[in-house]
Amino acid sequence: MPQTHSQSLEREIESLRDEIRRHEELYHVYDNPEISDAEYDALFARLKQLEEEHPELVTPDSPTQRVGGRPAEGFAEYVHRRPMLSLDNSYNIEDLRAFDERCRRLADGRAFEYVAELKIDGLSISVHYQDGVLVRGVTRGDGRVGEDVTQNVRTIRTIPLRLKTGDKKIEAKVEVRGEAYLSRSVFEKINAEREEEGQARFANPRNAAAGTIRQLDPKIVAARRLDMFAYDVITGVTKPFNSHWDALNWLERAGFRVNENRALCSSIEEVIDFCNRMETKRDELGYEIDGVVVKVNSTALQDEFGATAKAPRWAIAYKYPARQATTKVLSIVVQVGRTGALTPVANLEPVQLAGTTVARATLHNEDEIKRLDLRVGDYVLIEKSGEIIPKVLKVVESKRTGEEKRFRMPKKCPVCGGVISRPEGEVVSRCVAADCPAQLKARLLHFASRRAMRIEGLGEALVEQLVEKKMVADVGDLYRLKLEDFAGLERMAEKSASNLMAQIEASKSRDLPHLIYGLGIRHVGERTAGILARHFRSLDRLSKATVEEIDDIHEIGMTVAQSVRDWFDDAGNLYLTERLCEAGVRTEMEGGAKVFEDEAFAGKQFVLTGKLDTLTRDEARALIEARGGRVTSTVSKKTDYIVAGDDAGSKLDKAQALGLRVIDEAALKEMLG
Ligand code: 0OX
Repeated sequence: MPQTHSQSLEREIESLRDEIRRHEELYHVYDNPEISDAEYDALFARLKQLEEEHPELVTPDSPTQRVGGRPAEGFAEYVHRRPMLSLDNSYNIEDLRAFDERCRRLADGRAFEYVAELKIDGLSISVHYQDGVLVRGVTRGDGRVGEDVTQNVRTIRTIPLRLKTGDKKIEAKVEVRGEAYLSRSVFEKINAEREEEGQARFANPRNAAAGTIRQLDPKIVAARRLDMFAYDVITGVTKPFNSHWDALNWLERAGFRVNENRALCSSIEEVIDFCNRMETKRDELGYEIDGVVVKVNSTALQDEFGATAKAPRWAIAYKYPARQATTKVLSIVVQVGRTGALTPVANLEPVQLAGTTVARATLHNEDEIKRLDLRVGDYVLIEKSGEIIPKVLKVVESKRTGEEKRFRMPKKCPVCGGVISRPEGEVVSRCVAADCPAQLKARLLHFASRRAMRIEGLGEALVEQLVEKKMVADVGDLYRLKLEDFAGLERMAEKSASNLMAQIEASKSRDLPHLIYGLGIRHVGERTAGILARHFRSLDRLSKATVEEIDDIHEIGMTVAQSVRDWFDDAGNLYLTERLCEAGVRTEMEGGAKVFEDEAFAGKQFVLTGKLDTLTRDEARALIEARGGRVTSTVSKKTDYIVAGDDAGSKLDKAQALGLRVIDEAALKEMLG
């Protein structure tokens, strides 16, 4: 007898399928997803669960009945000789341990190892060689049928056109699989170009890579510099390798790029350790990863374990927390910074993102809101990477109801009601009121921050009270505060007041670079502050320098020079510097006026990479700069020394490729004497 189902269940299943199909099309055909991978996975998992509970409702056209995406038009279809399977996902350590238990059960007492490697966030491709010569390149497509993108694959420099004849005799037909990806820097460049041409930005490097490999014009592909990390070798009949580890090493010898971050692990604990180490390294890599792939090393065991229709049983992906999510914009507020800059900020319906709850995202400025066509009430795709404040990538237009409200930048400062100016050609609007309390609060917080004068205990709550009660009108007033002034303030016990007084006192002996940075002059960041301090040696000399004198300094341009001059031309600021001197704040560089330059360092460019043993990177930078050297973040032919610590990544590779001088911390210390 046919079973009856509530109509609402059938409706839910059908609408889930429709939604999943729509997202698959957006992802695979248009390279323009509206939701994050994790959100897609959740929809898919829900559908799978419902279908498992009600197998009679499974239809052959359900998205669960297929391995992956579907090929688009424009390229010839190619049926993979062996399906390109995907990976089962795990989102926590317990899942990894459960995978390990399954594997151990299948191995039935035999010892085995795992290989842990990075999960590159790109798109899988397959490259075919006949007698060592590249003959075909195919996208993964839906896992069974892909697209023939041979011409495009030929433009990828990290894919050899001819295999290096190695030590190992391997069959005439060889297939290599790998992940094609775009580095972050190339991705940024492509997006900048697209923006200039009025095209929509790609949401992330993976979409940009997918859009690139499916370009019909190989010249465009060549210009975009795709790369590939190889991760698998497949041959016709024989098993050329006993282990995955051997296969990876062969790939490297054959001329492929294989990711250097890989580990042979004898237990799941070692795998977990690798996953954790790589998560902390994630932001330093020049490309995006979304997790770690764990594979049983022995090819004999891999064969024995076999695969389900979708994924092998001998491998699993350990996914890092998603960095993109969709959520709703509840309101847009405007914040006033220390230079008066107005920054619109979106208040969001809180979402979990990269392991934290996110409730706000910066919108940068008015033009950015226009570019996004963002309205209050919109659903947006947001991204959080590293320590950076989350940003809005795009509006999910399909979720618009018509109730959304356009946003207008206020005509007056939202805090003090002061006049707002937005000079021609600039994107930032500023409150120009000299006495705007929001600006003063932000200036005080910046002055007291760790990277400036480091006055611990001078946090937001206290600054708020000092400004509201008009106890300070500029940062110089901090040095006039007395213990008894704090008596009437909220949450200020006597002990914390005396601690704070001690902190303020101690800040007087902070050095000149930190003081200049702490003044909050527009365009003067930490690096520029250091350069100015080392050049002029005192605040007094800097305050008297002409625009030309400042502009003449190597590495300092006209914008900075003019901004510094403007700052000291302001009577209030000049008065402030005098009062700082009188208060006993150190306004001279240590060692007086003479510029100390060491021949080994003067004019030399250094790049720091990896973790040093005893020095922090900031300390190493300060020591090098104090001797006249320069520290840059990108490796180029102009780099004189690369100082490499533990886990040095792609910068070290690049330095070695360029044949640059690589030294370790001990050698740097020797140079420093
Ligand atoms: C990656 C990646 C993808 C082979 C067996 C199932 C998946 N994105 O970096 N796939 C695989 O392995 C295949 N390895 C990887 N490293």
